[in-house]
Amino acid sequence: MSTGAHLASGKVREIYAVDDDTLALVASDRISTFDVVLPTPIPDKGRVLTGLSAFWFARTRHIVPNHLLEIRGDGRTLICRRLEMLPIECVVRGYLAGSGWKDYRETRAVSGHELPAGLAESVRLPEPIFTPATKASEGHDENIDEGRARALCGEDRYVAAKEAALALYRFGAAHAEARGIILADTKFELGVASDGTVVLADEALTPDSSRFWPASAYQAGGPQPSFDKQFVRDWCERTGWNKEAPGPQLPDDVVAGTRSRYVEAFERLTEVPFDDYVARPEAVL
Ligand code: PZK
Repeated sequence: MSTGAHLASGKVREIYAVDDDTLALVASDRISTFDVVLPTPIPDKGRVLTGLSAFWFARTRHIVPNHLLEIRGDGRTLICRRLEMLPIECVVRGYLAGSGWKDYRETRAVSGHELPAGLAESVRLPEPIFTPATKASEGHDENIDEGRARALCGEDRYVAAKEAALALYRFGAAHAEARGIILADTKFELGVASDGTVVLADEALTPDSSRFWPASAYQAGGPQPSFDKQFVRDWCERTGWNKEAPGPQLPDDVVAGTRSRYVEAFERLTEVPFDDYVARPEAVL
């Protein structure tokens, strides 16, 4: 089977059309920080993210069906069912961070969820909340309230997507927490199959689609270190880079330290040695 025609590029991934019903999602080793893709790749990052997605797809089929058909031998390509994608990002937040924290500070609400007064940055929320966002083709997604998200998707699809996203987050967060990783928030993309079923697509519960925090360092009241990208961020801050493209080239020790963190997240979550995955990607399924 060939990979087919190139359809679209994300910051760090590519989509190809295999045939009318089938896509190939290919994850590169590129890394972005402060919204800029850096010139230096992190070896195996694409494999780590692909393997983690495949792991979660295999373990969450009982919650919602997903688009995964097959994982390629390269460990960085997922062969997927082609769907009609829903026009919203399905974000779930268990902790108050990122745009959730920003919106809360300004309005005491996030996507229409009114939260208690006086919450600190990075605090665990009483319950995970569904905070849908628009899909911006450029710049940042914008959090939208339930009414707007419902109108964009249609009632039945909206309810199915929301319930699936909340259940997936609860499953992933509990699994990660037991292995020392806090899944602060995450973004899912869902689509609709030809029979009308709502299906999980894209990547799922990876460090590129989520905030992973080391549980050992967690302390509410300020920003938390990122499990995977903190070495890169800290090093970029120390260089005095203005955070506009092009970003700086990373030194070897920052590359190696960052690769180790991705591999560590993979091994903690999947309990599969990364070398076993490279030898046989189906090991995560
Ligand atoms: C689809 N994206 C996001 C953009 C990427 C990913 N199963 C599917 N059916 C139809 N469309 C998509 C999917 C999936 N997944 C996902 N855009 C379209 C995207 C750029 C690169 F890797």
